[in-house]
Amino acid sequence: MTPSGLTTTDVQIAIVGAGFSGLGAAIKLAQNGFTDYVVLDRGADFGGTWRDNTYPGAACDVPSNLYSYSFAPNPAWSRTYSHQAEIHRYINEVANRHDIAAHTRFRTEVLDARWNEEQLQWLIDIETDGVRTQIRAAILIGGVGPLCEPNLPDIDGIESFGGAIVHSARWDHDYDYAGKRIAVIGTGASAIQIVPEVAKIAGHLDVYQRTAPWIIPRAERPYTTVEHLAFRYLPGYQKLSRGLIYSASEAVAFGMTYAPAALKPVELLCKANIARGISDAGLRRAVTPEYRVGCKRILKSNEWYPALARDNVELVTNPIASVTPHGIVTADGTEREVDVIVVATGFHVTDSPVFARIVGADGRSLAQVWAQRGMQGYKGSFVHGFPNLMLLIGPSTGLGHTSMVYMIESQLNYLVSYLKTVRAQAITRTDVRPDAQDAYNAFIQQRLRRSVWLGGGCASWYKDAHGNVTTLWPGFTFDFRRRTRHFDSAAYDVSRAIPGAAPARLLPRTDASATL
Ligand code: N01
Repeated sequence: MTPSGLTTTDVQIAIVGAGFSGLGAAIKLAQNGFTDYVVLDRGADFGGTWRDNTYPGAACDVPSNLYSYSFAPNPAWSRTYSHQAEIHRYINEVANRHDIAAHTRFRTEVLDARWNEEQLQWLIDIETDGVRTQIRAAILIGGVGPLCEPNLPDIDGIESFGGAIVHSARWDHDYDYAGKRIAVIGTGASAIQIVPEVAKIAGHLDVYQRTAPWIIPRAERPYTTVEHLAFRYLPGYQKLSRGLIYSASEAVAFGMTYAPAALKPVELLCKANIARGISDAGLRRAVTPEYRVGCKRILKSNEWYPALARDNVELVTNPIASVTPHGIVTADGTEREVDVIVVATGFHVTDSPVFARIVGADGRSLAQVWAQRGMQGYKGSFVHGFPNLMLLIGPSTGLGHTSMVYMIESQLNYLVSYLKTVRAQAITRTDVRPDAQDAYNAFIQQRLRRSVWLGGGCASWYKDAHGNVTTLWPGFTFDFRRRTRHFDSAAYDVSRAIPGAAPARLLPRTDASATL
């Protein structure tokens, strides 16, 4: 029990999040003999963003043969780019194969995670089905993902709207959209998948575009029976397919990071996509971006432009001024009445509310530390002042060109190497040294100087409030893989247990009264 009466459970390692990163961490822990761990997730099953984003048309814009764990290839992918339900199913199948549910508490929200310097533990207050308890863990792994907290647009009068408001990541499946007047705000990766589907059933659809995205065609098709047989029975065939997709994608990383002008052919491809989908010259102009391709995420769709050209769809480029009880008013004074507003307005990435719940050694939260300096860390994994906390998909690990699962697996290598070091050397406390973190971030910002994300002339969620790009890994992903191969203890301040004090456990249990 805690002094405040909460039931306490002690574990070596607590993982927050049961999506691709948290689940991957659990599997790697189990495979490497770290069996005393718990996974905490507020949802009802595995999948993270692939469980939560159920909007019509939800699919991955990275081919499935690459957007999957390297250690769990799936020969049954139905098509080149999988839809949400299939990815969600895949993640749960992998979790079942490794029996991770036995270590997982679903419907469990982390309310507060606080480093305790005397106990050398994270004290994690959680709530499961309305019941508050506490977990004490020697090591905390954050696998919450950057795209988990919906960003609701702050538009004048939006709270007065009398109809339904639905965020793309919290789709309302009970609402009957058929025949309704629908507004979609946003033209990002989510909106371009939603609009073609919703347009098919809407009475009328207004699409509010603030910034036109660059969109290339998607080479999408079902896999043939022969391919399925080859994936299953021809050794190395699926791996080869994965390797080819990976290599082609890395070429884009070169242009984005070092030579934006080299991306010109991509722009031409996007313009051809516009020409193929839209015949009206005015509409073509309206959807042609005015910034460099790659500055925002390059999107993929064969259906977006034809959807905008439909008779029941209007693209609205006049800025939104306000929302009234009945509709949306644009800056030119026009009010368009609607029954439902779909906000496909993205996520709190650099200002996630989760950051306020993680409190480090000096009593400041990640939110407070990062509000001052921007989102910074070391190898996307550790943050000075937050001992024994490893973040997955932390600062400067995001990508605009290939599979995040590759980055996650690089971090999992680092995690395993870190834990093995901790176990072998009876380490009780690790904190990345401030000079190592500063040098790492100076290197990241130096790398970004010529990048399209800074010089491409756009605003994007890749940048934080200080205008710095703190979300993306600049460069080739194999470079990140190389840098995270081994835990480099020299970059850390470490404390060790007193000799002879149970080195195999990171900490002895102090209260085993509750079971997981
Ligand atoms: O969100 P976004 P998303 N008034 O932030 C607009 C991943 N993802 O959910 O561009 C009017 O990209 C905003 O306009 P602007 C992927 O990493 C992956 O679509 O800022 N408009 C923009 O158009 C992606 O990058 C898949 O001017 C407002 C849109 O809303 C990330 O998720 C699929 C506004 C937000 O776009 C986020 O994508 C889906 C306002 N007040 C998502 N506020 C895959 O296929 C915002 N906007 C893997």
